[in-house]
Amino acid sequence: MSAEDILVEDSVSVSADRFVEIKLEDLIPNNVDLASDKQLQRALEAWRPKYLDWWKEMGPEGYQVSDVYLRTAVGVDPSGWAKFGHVQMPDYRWGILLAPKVEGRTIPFGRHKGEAAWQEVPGEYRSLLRRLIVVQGDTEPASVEQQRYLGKTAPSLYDMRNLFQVNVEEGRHLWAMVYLLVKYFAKDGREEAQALLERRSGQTDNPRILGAFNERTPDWLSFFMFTYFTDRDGKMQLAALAESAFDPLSRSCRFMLTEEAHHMFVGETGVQRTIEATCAAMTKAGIKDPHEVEAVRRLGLVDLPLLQRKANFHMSVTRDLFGSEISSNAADSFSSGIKGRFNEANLSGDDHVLSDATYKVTRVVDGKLVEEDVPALRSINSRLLDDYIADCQGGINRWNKVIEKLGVDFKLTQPHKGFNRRIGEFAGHKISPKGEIVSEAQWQAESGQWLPNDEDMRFIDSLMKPCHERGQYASWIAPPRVGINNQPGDYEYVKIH
Ligand code: BYC
Repeated sequence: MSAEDILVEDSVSVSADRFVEIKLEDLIPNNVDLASDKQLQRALEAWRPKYLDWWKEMGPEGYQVSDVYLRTAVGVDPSGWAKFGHVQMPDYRWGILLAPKVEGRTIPFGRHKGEAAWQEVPGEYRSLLRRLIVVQGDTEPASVEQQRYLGKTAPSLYDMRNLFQVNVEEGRHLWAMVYLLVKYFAKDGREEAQALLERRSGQTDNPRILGAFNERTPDWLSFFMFTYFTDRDGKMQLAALAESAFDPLSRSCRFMLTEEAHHMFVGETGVQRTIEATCAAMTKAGIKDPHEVEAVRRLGLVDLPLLQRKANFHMSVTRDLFGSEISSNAADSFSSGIKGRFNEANLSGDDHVLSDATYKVTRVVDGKLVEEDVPALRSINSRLLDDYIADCQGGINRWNKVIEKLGVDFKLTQPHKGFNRRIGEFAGHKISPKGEIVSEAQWQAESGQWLPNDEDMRFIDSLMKPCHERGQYASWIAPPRVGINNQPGDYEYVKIH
């Protein structure tokens, strides 16, 4: 599958009815006519230097004055929304971009279904909406913080550039949420915007809000797994928020989704290239059994069982990001029209109000896993999680095709939904990847086969040596098939000064 195919599969199109050009020379480039609202403009201009201080303190370490070949959003027309060029990251043009307004848009679900979408925040939903925007906003700087040391060990300039591209776009997504907070939530919103720059990933006294965003991203395998699995939570959540009755939120999320597709592409192809390097070298060295771990590791490659354990970790912590499977918060968000289901407006087969519908949720009852019919409204998180798990499978199938094509007998799989969970129905239970409830003692004895163990982490760490020469790649990862924006193989994606 080509890079473009993957991008198309994961992209959610922005239906532009008109092309709005933005002025990159503006202090805050935007397509929201910021200049016409002086108070808002002043508030955002006051936040901007604080954002830049945060970026310099917590953004990519060591490469702030390097020239990086970055994509910058310059409009919202699907056929030409970005331009490429070398930029120093602190000079990146972080802007505010909303997908075009759809005239006459109505609310597609919940108790206000069919009414006109809201252009302002209704008083009764103010705190619910603010909370969701803050949670969404909080994940963006968190991921930049998690990834800040990776530049030093980049396996190539191509990968380093992709890392920084992801980072600046997460920064732009923070801007998108801060715009909504400052414009629509007055003083509360300005305080929340400030707090978004103060929480820190992994810090004990002021951590990021959601669990997975306080985990470390210590190596490039984690980065690829994170961008494949955790950015995909971003895709699902943004798609659910893009259905929102609050039109400015919907339009913000619709445009963010266009950028998100590249992040998942980086993850999918990163894992794929790791698999390619491993399987090709195994064949060359005559190693038939993928479980001959020592032999594979001696060649400076990532063995496939280790890749599975890494994937297990990232899948399980990301599944926690969907919240409890059965949730009254999620029911409230749905009924009030604030957050829909994945692809809500196009779903057929129910009334989009769900007052009488049920949904099958896997639960632990009397020490057994059972499927129970639960009111669909209270199962909104469970449904989004199921949709997410299905969405993850596409890339896993493509990875397995590569393994098969290279003649190795191994299949990557998704662990059971309840494996290694801390939030929701399965929290407090020990469940194996195959979906058996196990004792604490069994878990202690076997979890080193299911999740990365200390030796795995030491080995990965030993592989993380920088490879920063033009056109060169670390031994454990194959070169990409196509360059970014079709650049040649030896292109200098990052000019390190
Ligand atoms: N860790 O009823 P519950 C992305 C809290 S990723 C810690 O179970 P609810 C990106 C919850 O906040 C997408 N706390 O669930 C990816 C609540 O606390 P409060 C991010 C958790 O409320 C890569 C309490 O537990 N966007 O964009 O339905 C790179 C009970 O909640 C966790 C969104 O998530 C957890 N894992 O749903 C960069 C969309 N889970 O309020 C970016 C906005 C739950 O009682 N957020 N809690 O203090 C939401 O829709 C919802 O807040 C959640 C939780 C789905 C997260």
